Amino acid sequence: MSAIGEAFRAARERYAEYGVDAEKAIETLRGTELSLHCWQGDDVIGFEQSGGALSGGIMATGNYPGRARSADELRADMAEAFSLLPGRQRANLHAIYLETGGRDVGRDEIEIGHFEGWMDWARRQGVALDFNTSMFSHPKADGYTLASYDRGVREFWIEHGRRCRAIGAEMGRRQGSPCVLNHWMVDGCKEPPADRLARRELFMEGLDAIMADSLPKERLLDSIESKLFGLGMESFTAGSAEFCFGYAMKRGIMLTYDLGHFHPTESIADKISSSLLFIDRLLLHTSRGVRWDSDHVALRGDDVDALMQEVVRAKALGRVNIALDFFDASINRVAAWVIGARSTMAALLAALLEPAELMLGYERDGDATGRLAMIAEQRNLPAGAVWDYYCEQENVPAGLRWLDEARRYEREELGKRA
Ligand code: RNT
Ligand code: ZN
Repeated sequence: MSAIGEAFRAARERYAEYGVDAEKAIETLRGTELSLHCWQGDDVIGFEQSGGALSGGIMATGNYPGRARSADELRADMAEAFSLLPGRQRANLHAIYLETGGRDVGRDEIEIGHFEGWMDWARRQGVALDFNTSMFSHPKADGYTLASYDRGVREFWIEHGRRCRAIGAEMGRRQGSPCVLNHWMVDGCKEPPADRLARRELFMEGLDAIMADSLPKERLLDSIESKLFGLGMESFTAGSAEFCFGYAMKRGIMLTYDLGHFHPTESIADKISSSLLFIDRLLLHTSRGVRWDSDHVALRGDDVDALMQEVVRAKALGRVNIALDFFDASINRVAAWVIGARSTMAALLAALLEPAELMLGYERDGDATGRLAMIAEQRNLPAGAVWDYYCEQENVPAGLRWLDEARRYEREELGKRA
């Protein structure tokens, strides 16, 4: 038996002592999809003919060579990342990743046909697609989109949003799995606005216009993403946490929680149980903010671990979609996907391996000491041995061995890109 197999058998025994079934945790993990965001592969630039610089208060820093410059390159890079990940994935696209055959197509003109290449590829890869409206990096997204005082600007973005919903619903229909459509809008300003209410009323009217058509949830799941602030939008963001929570609840859509979108010490983990009392489904964007919403590659840490624990403890894995959202241009971009994806799924596995019954027992008995001792001890349990075994079972490299393959791909593919 391999060292990994032996380590797993020992780990399984250890977990059994705490009443945890490691095989069952693996099965649950295997059944949980992770949506891989295409925008890590090209620093959120996209394939519009008149595509410009990234704006909207987000930023990809670094200039590591090998950025994908075409849909074919990006798809090849994503496929390479998929090949190094255990379990099942989805692919998450933004509207700006359309393919137009060289034509200039406005965001208010996009159609399902511009995503045929992606849909063919996704079918061959055996992954389903998710989608995002792209309401940034555009001359008409100068501070405000749906909340603009300019009616023409508002109508332009409403049309974009409506088209994105139609495209997402068609993807969902063809793939037989609902496409999650994330709505994140930049709207906000640098200095304190005079009339926050007026902006939020416009923002809501715009969203209502986008959502006007009722589309079957088996095809499309809308989700709205709040944000505390963006670069250059420090004083006001229309889509605040309260706005988005209220909107999602009132309209019966999903709510997106991005790990970088709250005050630095504010815990998203604590929001899960409350949110699920009022909202049916959540979309999670894993990311890592370093000092600000810097969109560093997700790594395991207290925030991600606690988030996954709360999802598992609430028995809510069936009510969340897990997606990645970071963009690091300073390292090998394929490796960035792999690191963030593996970290996110390893955090979920650790949560699935939590000695839940024991902890609950202590808590019900009012034994705060036992509960804390268990929290401390849990960190010493061999979740890594279970993770390695899972990778081996899934026929992807365990441990750091995936890096050799990522480096080969970098030499042979990424390295050719000037
Ligand atoms: C921005 C949001 C949003 C974007 C992507 C590109 O702060 O997190 O989700 O990162 O849609
Ligand atoms: Zn996000």
